[in-house]
Amino acid sequence: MTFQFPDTFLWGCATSAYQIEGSPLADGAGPNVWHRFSHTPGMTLNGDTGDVACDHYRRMEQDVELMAGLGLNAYRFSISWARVLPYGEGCVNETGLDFYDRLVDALLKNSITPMVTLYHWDLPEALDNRGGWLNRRVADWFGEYSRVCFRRLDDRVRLWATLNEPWVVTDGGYLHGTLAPGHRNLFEAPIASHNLLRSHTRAVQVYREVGRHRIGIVVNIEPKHPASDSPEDMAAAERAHAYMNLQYLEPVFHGLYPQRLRDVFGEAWPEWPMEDLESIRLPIDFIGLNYYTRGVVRHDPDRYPLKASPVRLPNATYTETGWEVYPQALTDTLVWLKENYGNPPVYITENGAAFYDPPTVEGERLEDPLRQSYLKKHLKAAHAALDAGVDLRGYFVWSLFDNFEWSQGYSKRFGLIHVDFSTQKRTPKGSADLYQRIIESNGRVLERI
Ligand code: IFM
Repeated sequence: MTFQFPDTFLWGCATSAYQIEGSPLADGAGPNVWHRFSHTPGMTLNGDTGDVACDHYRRMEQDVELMAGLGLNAYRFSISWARVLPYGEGCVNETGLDFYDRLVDALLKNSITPMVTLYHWDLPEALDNRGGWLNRRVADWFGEYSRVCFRRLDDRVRLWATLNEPWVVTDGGYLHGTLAPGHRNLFEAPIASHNLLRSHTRAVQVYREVGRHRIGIVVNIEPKHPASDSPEDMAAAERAHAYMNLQYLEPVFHGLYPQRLRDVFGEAWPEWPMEDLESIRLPIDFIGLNYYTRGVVRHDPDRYPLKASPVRLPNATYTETGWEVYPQALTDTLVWLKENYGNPPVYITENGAAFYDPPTVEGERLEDPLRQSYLKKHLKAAHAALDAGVDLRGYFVWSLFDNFEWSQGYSKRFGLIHVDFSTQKRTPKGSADLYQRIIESNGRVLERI
């Protein structure tokens, strides 16, 4: 078996602003919904917040050196909307924008290609106070913000993603309330989803006016497998698939929502204007795929609103977030994207795992065999998709650092680099060495390990 990846393949790591930067209100930044949510008692584990996180806002230059040391040739990060536009629209905070400008320069100086995500969940609080993703005007606000970012950075940034995981924004933020802004409302979830899509479209339209490179959307896909071949379980898997995997890609690529979403949302599913759907179907340049696991589901009439529950299998391996390690579904998903959406260029924009890491011992390497095994298996699965003709252009490990895992606080460590959150000491784990070797050999070393 050979594991040669294309010469132009991007080997990266991914992060997001609120999860690593810290200093969320520094230098004129406005508060965002995650600042408010994490400072609301009971919303995050141990009351953890992103106030300090990995202190990346103040350690950016050294962090880029760490990336260069790993041999990365790409880095995916997100821009904090409220750093750039403290009120979400209107007056631009040049100091906030300067931070990203310097980051891009530092990356390029180290031959690291930046991929920039415009929205990774940190809506400016000022906009949330005006309805946020529930207000149709959000598409214009997002368009304006995107234009500011494109104008400043597109001369050096060649890869842009509009949204990260819109499904998580609505499922966690508007349906179940586990993520900011913490709403629990069946009627709101489809509206938030639709406005996320309209905003994505608006940003792509603006990009076609002022940008010169490539723009796409990042979705999280989790193939849904029925727990049995009973018609009920099979129907449950179909509903879960429509809800999680088709809800965003179908409108973007085919200009329609899957019919099954009506079964899921019932009377809460609105009739959308045809013009909206026609405009959402706007060509993009790539799909960003975040892949972690598959979902095995069974019919469950008590589970709201999907009537489908996840099933835990007795002989499977699970990560610390309770996700089954199932690399075959990465290959399957990539092939499915190719077959359903016209073989678009794809980047695996996130893949990785949280596992318990033994505490660091001074002078000794921090070993993380489970993460290493996860990465090897998933890279082999990615390569199988290349063999099947998928136009796969890059792979980004989630994540560069252990960081703020949203409502789980700092309890879940996904990093290649361990962070001691009391001292900010960074210690590369065994998986960082492994990834470096994989990058150095452009994948070939996978044949031997
Ligand atoms: O940490 C998150 C990230 O923000 C979005 N994708 C999944 C990761 C792990 O849960």
